[in-house]
Amino acid sequence: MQMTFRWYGADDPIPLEHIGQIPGVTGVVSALYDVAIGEPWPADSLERLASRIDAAGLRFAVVESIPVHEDIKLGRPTRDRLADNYCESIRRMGALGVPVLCYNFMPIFDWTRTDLAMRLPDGSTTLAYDDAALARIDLSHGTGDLPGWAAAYDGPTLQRLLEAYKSVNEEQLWEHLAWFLERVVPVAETAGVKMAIHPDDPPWPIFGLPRIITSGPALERFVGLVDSPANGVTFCTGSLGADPANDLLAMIRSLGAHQRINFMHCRNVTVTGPRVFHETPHPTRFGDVDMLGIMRALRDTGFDGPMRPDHGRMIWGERGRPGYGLYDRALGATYLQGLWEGITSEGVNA
Ligand SMILES: [Mn+2]
Repeated sequence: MQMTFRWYGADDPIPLEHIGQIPGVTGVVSALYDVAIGEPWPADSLERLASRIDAAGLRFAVVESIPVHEDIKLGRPTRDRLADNYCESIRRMGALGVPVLCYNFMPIFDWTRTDLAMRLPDGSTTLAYDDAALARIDLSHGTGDLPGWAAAYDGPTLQRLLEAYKSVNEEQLWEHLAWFLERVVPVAETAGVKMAIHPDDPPWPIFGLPRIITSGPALERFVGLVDSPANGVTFCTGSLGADPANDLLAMIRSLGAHQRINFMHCRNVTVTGPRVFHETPHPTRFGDVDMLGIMRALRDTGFDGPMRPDHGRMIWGERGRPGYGLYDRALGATYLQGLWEGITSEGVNA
């Protein structure tokens, strides 16, 4: 297991040097944030990013993420050119020795919350989701009312996209995903890159849009679309854990038995109602995710890939990017390593 930490590049208020000071963190998870979606990533920008990470004494362990253009998810004719561009980006990260690519296949929206600063009893703030609150959000003027999506889409653009997805049901989205994987996975394999799809967060349809990477059966179907170690998953305990029907330990044992967990996101959540949850500190007792059980299941399946603490709360007065402050994620990184050290130590009978 390699402990890693997400870094948002030059615009991240957290300096790489601070990440390097977190005990045991050796890898950085990052991306290029100034490339238009669908364009190939420039080799020189990627090289600059990698050398900055190297200079801080860290390794560029995971690209998270290269966004998949909506036209690919919609199955539009432009997808051929877009998939070629995607393959080019994969070749370039592979040439630099970055071994894992995290991406997702969620229509229009990435991770979605209805409150980015819900106050917990200890005074910290955390990310929260309530399906009823989501249903009240008016998208007719664009994404301005959706927390964290202020300037993403104006009204007309968003309405056109939502309209386009009306003709894409779940099965068609699966077909479009299979088409994409058949083109990119062989390229990833040759480039020495393991792909790792991130589950949909939250793991159910939102705004009437299909979401398919949501459950154990869905992940099994996914890895069967293209049978290759380069076609794996980012196992995000917080995303999948938001649905109490998901048996996370069984899912890890099954996917891990075939070496298809290529990246771990560890985060805890508390589910307080049907499709209502908020994020909590990483340790097991603060939420509904059995983090110790997760680590044992990973150890038992021989997991040796990168892991990162996923979102953290805002604590100690920190102001930062929601979910991506330094302090709580650093506590998560050391906690996770403590669990790992305990269960992999000689003489411990777990
Ligand atoms: Mn995640």
